Amino acid sequence: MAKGRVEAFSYFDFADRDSGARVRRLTPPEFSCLRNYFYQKAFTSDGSRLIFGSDLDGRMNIWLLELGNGRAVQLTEGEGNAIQSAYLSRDDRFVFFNRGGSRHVRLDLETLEEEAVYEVPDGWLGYGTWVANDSCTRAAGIEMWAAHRVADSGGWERFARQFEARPRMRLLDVDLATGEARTVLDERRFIGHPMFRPGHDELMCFCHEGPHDLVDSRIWLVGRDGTDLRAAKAQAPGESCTHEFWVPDGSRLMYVSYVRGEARRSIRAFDPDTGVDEKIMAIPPCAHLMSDGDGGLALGDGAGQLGDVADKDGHALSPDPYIYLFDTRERSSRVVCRHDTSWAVHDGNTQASHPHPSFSPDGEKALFASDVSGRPALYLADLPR
Ligand SMILES: [Mn+2]
Repeated sequence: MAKGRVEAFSYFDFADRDSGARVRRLTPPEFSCLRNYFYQKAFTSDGSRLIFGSDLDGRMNIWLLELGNGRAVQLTEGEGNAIQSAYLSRDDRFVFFNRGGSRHVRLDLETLEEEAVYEVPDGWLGYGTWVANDSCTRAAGIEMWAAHRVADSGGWERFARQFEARPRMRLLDVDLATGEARTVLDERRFIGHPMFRPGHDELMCFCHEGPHDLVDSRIWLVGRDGTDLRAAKAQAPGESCTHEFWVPDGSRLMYVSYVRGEARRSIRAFDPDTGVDEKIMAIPPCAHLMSDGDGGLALGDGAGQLGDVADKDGHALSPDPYIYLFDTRERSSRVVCRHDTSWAVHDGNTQASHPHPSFSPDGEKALFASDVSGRPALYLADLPR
C-alpha cells in the first residue's frame, strides 16, 4: 500500500432534512477522512481537485480527490504526514505539509516526488499548522523546544497543561524556495496560528494559545523582521476571541468573539491599516468561520460541546448542529445544512471531527467534515442562493 494507489469513490447524495439543500458525502464512511485546516488551500484553483487525509491504507496519509469522477490518489505513505498542515500551492503544482514535526515537505502532484524544503533543527519540533503567504513563496511556521512539549493524553487536557508549561516557542518565516528560515519571535509562551497578511508579506500574525478564559489577549501582530509586536485588540472583560483568519483579500482579520455564559457570539473584524476593531454581526455559537474573498460572506459551524473552544472548566453551551451562511453586509444568517458532528477526538486527533467549513473556489458550495456516520468524512453542500 503505497503512494500512487488509486481508489474509486462512490458519492452519497442526499437532501438535508431541515434545509432541503443538496449535500454530497465525498468519502467512504468506513474510513476516517479528514480535511485540512479551514483557512488552508484545499481545492485546486479551478475547483476540480481536493486534498484530504485518509487512513484507507491503515495510516493517515494525504490523498487527492478528482471531484468530477471520484478518483482518489494516495500522495504520501508512512507515518506522520499531517493533513492538518497541508496546503496546495497557488499554482496547484505542489502540496506542502509537515512530516512528524521534523520537516516541511513539498510534494509534486505530477510525479509524487518529495523534497524537504525545511528541516527542523535538533532540539526543536515543528508545531501545528504552517501557513503560506498568498503567493506561496514563504511559510509562517511555529517550532517548540522539544523538551518543553508535554506528553499526549489523547485529548484536550494536554492543551491546558501545555499552556501551563510555558514552552519555549518561536515564530518562523521560511523561504519555500531556499529553505532559509528566520526567527521572527522567540519566547516562553504557548503560541499558534501563524499567518502572513495576504498581499502584505511584511506583516505576520499569531495567537497566544491556551484555554480561552486564561488567555487575556489572543491575537497578535508582528513585523516579519520581528519589530512592532502588538496585540490586535484589547479584549473586554470576560471576552474570548478565537479562530482568527485573514479575509483572503488581506483587508481584515476576522474572528469569533464570545462572552462567557452568553449563547450568541459575534463576528468581529480588525483592520490593520486603521487599527479599527469592530463587531460585524451577532451569530449563533459557531466555533470556526471562514469568509469568501472579500469577507462579504462567511461560513460558520454551530458548536455546543465546544471542541477546541472549551475553557478550563469545560464550559459548554447547548449543541448547535448547523452549518451557517452569513451575509456580513446585510447582517443576515441562513442555515446551509446540518453537520451533526460529535466534536469527538478520533485516534488522538482533536480536530478530526470539527466541521471547519470553507467555500469552494466558485463560491457555490461549502466543504465541511462531520463524523455523523461514525468516522470523520468530508461533505460538500450547495449554498442557498
Ligand atoms: Mn478546530
